[in-house]
Amino acid sequence: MITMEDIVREGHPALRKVTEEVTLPASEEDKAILEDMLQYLKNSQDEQVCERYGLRPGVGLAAPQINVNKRMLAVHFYDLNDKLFSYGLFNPRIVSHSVERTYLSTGEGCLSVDREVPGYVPRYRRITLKGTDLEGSEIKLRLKDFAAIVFQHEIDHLNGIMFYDHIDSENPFKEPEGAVAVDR
Ligand code: K1U
Ligand code: NI
Repeated sequence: MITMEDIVREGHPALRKVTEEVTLPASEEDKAILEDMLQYLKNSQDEQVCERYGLRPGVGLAAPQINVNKRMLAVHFYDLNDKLFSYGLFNPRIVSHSVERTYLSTGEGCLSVDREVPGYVPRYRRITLKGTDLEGSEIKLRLKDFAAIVFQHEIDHLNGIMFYDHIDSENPFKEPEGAVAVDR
C-alpha cells in the first residue's frame, strides 16, 4: 500500500526527470505499481482510511512521485457533472488540444509539494488524450475543464514539470489571456 512516506517531495531529482516509455504489454510488476497508485487515490478519498494512514487526499498521481521513472499515471475524481474519471494509464499522450485556455480559480496543489503556492496555472481548456489502460486497451479520452487540468498536471510530472513552473512569477494572479476559470 502506498502512503505519504512513498511520495517524494520537491527537491527530489525524480520529479525533474523526463520519464521512460513503458514497454507494452505492461509487465505484471508495472501493472501492480499502477494499480497501487490508483488505490492510493481511492484510499486518500476515504475519510477513515485517509485518517488511519495519514494520507493526503489526491485526485491524481504520477509514477515519478513515487520515484518510478516510467510514463504511468493514475487519476480518480468526479467532475462537476458527477462523472467519474478513474484510470490507470500507461504512456499517456496529448494528441490534440484547444487554443482556449483555462485555470483553476483556487490554484493547484501537489502531493509532492508541502506548501501552498499561490497563482494561476494556465492549462488548455480541452485536450484529447490517448494511452493504454490497466486492461491493456488503447483508449482515447476527450477532456475539458477540471478533468483536462488534472490530466495536464499529471502528464507534466512525466516530463519533469511542476505546476508552479507555469505560474507568472511577476504577477501570479494575472488572468491568462482568453482563459475561462474553473471552480472546484
Ligand atoms: O499530482 C498530484 O500531486 C496530485 C494533485 C493533482 C492536481 C491538483 C490540482 C489540480 C490539478 C491536479 C492533487 O490531487 S492535490 C489534491 C486535490 O486537488 C484534491 C484532493 C481531493 C479532492 C479534491 C481535490
Ligand atoms: Ni502534482
